[in-house]
Amino acid sequence: MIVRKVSDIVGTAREIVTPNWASRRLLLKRDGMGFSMHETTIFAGTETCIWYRNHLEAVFCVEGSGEVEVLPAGQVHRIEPGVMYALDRHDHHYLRAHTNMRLVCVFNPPLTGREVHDADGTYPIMAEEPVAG
Ligand code: 9YT
Repeated sequence: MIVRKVSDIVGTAREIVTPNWASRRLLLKRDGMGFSMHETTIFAGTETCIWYRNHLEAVFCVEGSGEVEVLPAGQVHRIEPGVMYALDRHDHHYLRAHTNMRLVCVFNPPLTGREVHDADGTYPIMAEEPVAG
């Protein structure tokens, strides 16, 4: 059995911090589960353009609020605790956080943890003025 605690991951190689988000990798490919699991905080006031061309991802919000806009059509879905969205079509999207948003994300195939942002399909766009939250 694998047991891990987010607070034990902070500050280790299993944590990545970017200008728009920080992610703690609870499970990665090398853990052998067939999916990866991440606890990701999206920072308040940020907008991130994301396109996981090679992965399917499901995201469950446990804290905070924001929205996801699906491209190119532009449907906007509100994100709040209890909401799950699944990128079942490798959907290109904008992720916006109104407050700090804490998300639990799973990927199939699993991330190795070595993906860099562009290869990962993640392109950060800095908000001009992040809001507190
Ligand atoms: C919101 C989101 O896509 N989180 C995924 C986790 C993150 N890209 C990571 O751990 O690399």
